[in-house]
Amino acid sequence: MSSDEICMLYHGLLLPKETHSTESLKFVQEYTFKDEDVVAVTYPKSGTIWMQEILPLVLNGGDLTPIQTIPNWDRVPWLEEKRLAVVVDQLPSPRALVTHFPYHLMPPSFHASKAKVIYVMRNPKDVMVSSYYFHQMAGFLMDPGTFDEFMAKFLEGRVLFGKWTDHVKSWRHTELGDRIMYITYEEMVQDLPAALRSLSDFLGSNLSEEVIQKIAEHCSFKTMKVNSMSNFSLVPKVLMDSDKSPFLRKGVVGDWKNHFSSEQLARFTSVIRKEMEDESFPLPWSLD
Ligand code: PPS
Repeated sequence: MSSDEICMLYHGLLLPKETHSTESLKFVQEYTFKDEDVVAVTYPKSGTIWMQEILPLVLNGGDLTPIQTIPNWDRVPWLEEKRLAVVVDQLPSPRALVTHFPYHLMPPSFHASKAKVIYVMRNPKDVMVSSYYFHQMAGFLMDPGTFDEFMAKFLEGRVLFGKWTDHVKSWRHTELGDRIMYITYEEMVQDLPAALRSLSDFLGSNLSEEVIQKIAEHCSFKTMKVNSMSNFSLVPKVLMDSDKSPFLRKGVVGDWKNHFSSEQLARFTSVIRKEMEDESFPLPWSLD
């Protein structure tokens, strides 16, 4: 299949047709955000399904029912995807959503609301590695080609949702004030209970230490990997083939070191560094 058959272009961004349509993108623009909505924003492969596991539990005080009975894509739907229109009326309040949208594509009602945002960022080298394997297992995406070819596409932004640098920058320059919280995938890997405490404070959930520990256990990589409501095993193999690469693949920090040659590292770093040179926000990892 050609890339035109696999992807659509939306405001210059590539989106997979399997999960997005003209109707779903129109639906988002007409979607009415409520003040109590919570949306986790990620560039793809930065911790989206992890937030789909965490958010319902932080918002409901640790009741495991949603993560044990509802597939992740219906439990905390993607704002831009086709499923939102199907499940929107069944979402409990406060509603939790995820999106890969850059800031400027958020619908008008988002800006008019007080909905809270959690922006999850991940080291772009690990993002690229994760995405490379995802393209191998996802039958609805383009073949990634060689690792080197995929790196070129990633750096040029010829990948789903465009350039990593554009995405992170767009969400750093917002008018959201204290409506937005930034967290990194790396912080979550390093100390999930601490990340959950920050999320609980931000969302006003007031969770006890016992509940924090319970949520951390149920949102660990190991537990999610065997949760059929979260590991995409319900999806037909033709669309997601875990024999090629599981969706919950490694769940670690720094897997890029097993993939980048020194030349690739130099090239990658130089492009990202240049595009981030005017940015001053702290990164929990070196760009080198
Ligand atoms: S997607 O396709 O954009 O929705 O992908 P996304 O969920 O953002 O990212 C997938 C990567 O997140 C890892 N993941 C986790 N890591 C650690 N702990 C937990 N609980 C966890 N849940 C998901 C997943 O394994 C993918 O990373 P890689 O590096 O490929 O393992």
